[in-house]
Formats: sequence, structure tokens, C-alpha cells
Amino acid sequence: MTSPSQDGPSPQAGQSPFGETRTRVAATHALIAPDSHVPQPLLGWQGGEGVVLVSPAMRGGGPRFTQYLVRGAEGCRTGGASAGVERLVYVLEGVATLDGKPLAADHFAWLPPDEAYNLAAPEGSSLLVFEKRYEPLSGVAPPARTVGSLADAPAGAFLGDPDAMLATLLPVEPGFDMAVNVFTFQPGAALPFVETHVMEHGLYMKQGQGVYRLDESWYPVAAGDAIWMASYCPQWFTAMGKSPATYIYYKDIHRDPL
Ligand code: UGY
Ligand code: MN
Repeated sequence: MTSPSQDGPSPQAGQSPFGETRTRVAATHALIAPDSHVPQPLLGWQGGEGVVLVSPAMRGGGPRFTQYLVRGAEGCRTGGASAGVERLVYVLEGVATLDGKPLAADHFAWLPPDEAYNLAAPEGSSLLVFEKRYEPLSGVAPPARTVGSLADAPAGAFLGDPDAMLATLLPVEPGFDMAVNVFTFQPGAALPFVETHVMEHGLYMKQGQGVYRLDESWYPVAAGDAIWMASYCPQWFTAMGKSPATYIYYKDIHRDPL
């Protein structure tokens, strides 16, 4: 058996030996493929690490929110987000606990700003987190903590297409200034037109594959990919392959863009 030092460094499974990646960070959008992840300690979390997929640190300071993955580990926990910041935590794998109660895969918790809690992500769990500075709305109280599951979320055919099912995790109420939805497309189904809108998106491909149009580029995308779409970034998706494609996505809603 030859030692690695004799052979030189070799790429990990799924990585190109020629410095190629599907990752691209552009002015109006970004695609972050798993082969370019660099785990790091996360601010406000103890005992674990994660990957910040989308943040205002991106090109042009574009995103107005943060999207990151947490890899669970022994002792990995958080007591809350930074002051004034709301969180949506979606369990991708394993079982997390929120104040001692289990939060299993495909369950989520929306946590209001400035609320203390004990959220633990043990070994074997992984979390998708969206964070945003909560924007209060005059005369409307911030919502209370909201816990639920994908299975119990209201879902319906998107613009009448039963092959494109949209589940909305959070109540559509003005108190919420973010929405997090789960879209499932049967193979061959697509967004019916190229959307262009003021809301920005953060997206995580949960399963399957397809092609995402972002601005003037078309990208092959697959499970594990993350996407940022700036306000007004033209966007379109079609699912490919033999199994459904599902993505979880964030958007900002219910606030004056002025
Ligand atoms: O809610 C949305 O804007 C959604 N239809 N966009 C998307 O899937 N890119
Ligand atoms: Mn959209």
C-alpha cells in the first residue's frame, strides 16, 4: 500500500482533481455546492460546527439574511440568536431537542427574536437555519414561538399544477416577516414562468436534482446545494431525473421595501 505522501494529495469523493466546482458567486445570485464547503465554528453555538451558505458577507453585501448548516455533535447547543434576530430551524437529519422536547427530521421551529431557549443538535443530527433581523410592524405584535412539521404544514398545487406541491411552514400573517416553504416537483415539472420579484430567496436542495435558471445562467443542481437569489433575480426551475426534487426556501415578506 502506498502512503498518501508518496502519491500526493488526492481529492475527496465527489471532488474534481482539476479544481472544478459548480459553486458560483455572482452579483445577483450564488450557488454553493457541497464540494466547496468549509466547516467553521458558529457564533452563538457551542460544541459544534457548521457551514454558512448565504450571508450579507457575500459579494456586494447582497443578502439581507443568513442561511447555514449545523452539523450536530456531542454538546452542540445554542441558547438563542443575536439580539433582535429571529431564527427558523429545520431538522434535516436526526433528532434535535428544543427545551428538552424532541424535534425530529422534517420538523421545524421558528424562534422569535430575543427569546432564550436551549436548542441541542446531538451527533447524527443536522440542521438548516435561516436568520434575519426581525423587522417590527407598527401595531402588530411579533408572533410567538411556532413549532411544526412538514407533514402537518398546509400544502397545495402551485398555480394549479399538482406536480408542483408547495407547503408553507409558517402562518401567512403580517407578524411574520419571513416565509419558509417547501416545494416538491415531480420529475419534469417546472415553475410555470420565470419569476422576477422584490423578495429575495435562500434555498436548500433537500432531495433530487434539476436545472435552476438564475439571472442569465442555467445551473445543474442536486441535493445538498444551496442558492441565494437577490431581489429581482430572474428565476426558474425544472426537476429532472427519476425521483422528485424538493427544496426548502426562505423569502422576506410583509414589509415595506422602501
Ligand atoms: O415563492 C416563490 O417566490 C417561489 N415560487 N420561488 C421559487 O421557487 N424560486
Ligand atoms: Mn420566487
